[in-house]
Amino acid sequence: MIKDQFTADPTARLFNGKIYVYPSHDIVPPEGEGRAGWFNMADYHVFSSADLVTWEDHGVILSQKEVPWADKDAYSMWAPDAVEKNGKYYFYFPTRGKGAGNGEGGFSIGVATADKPEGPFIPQEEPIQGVTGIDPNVFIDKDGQAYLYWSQGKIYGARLQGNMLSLASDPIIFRELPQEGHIEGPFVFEREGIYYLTYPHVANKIERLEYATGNDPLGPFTPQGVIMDESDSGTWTNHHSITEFKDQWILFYHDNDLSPDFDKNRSIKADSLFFNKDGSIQKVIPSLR
Ligand code: FUB
Repeated sequence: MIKDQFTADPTARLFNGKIYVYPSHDIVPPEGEGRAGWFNMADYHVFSSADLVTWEDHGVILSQKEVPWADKDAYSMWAPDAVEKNGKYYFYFPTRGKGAGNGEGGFSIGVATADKPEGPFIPQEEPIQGVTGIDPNVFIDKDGQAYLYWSQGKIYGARLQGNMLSLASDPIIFRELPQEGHIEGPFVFEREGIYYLTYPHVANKIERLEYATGNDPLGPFTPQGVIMDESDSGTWTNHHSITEFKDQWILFYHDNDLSPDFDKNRSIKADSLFFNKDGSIQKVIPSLR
């Protein structure tokens, strides 16, 4: 889909009749910067398409240097999300705060706002209070209530205030999801009254995409099965989003087919996704290898 730069963790959203994809931007940083051999991301681009064939790169919408609370040298602008509410666009991103160091952990989740899906996005002065972790995902239910999900070893969720900038309830942990094997990257959507909580999970050695269903955005959820098996390209991660475009549900995900020797330089892909009559999801087999 995008071949002039490495992209990962794609969140696809339908805004104004077009698909906007907000991915992470994998890079190899200048010598002596970032963390060698690890994920390195300094900024975010957004891409849009009216037909899923021709894509426009709108350029950098937010960089680590612009976030007041961030460690500006951490190269840790990991998996983001973006939603629209009342004509305003909210971009959620995890990164390390000042003094968090360059090891594991130390992530908070920030919000940047814009009047258009392609920005410019203006970051808030502080990250969301009461949240530590990565992989933010926001779901807005039919009644307008918004929920924030994220991961930190386990998957968490909470209601958001109407301002979309702070929590309105204490976080809960979804303990009904698999407790064995790493789990992260929540993505929640609703279809025909069923709430789907989907997530990458290491059931074997590397991540595959799985899902659970429930009757409420905060669960409880029942694990149902696998959406996509582990990648043949060997990347340890997968990270996805699911959206409907022109009456077709689509799974956006990533692998490292374009960087077979280094699995921290990933590329996003998309494939059609189909439901059975009972709402279960048919397994998606990547069409491009
Ligand atoms: O892109 C960095 C991390 O890798 C994401 O936060 C995870 O979901 C995994 O894709």
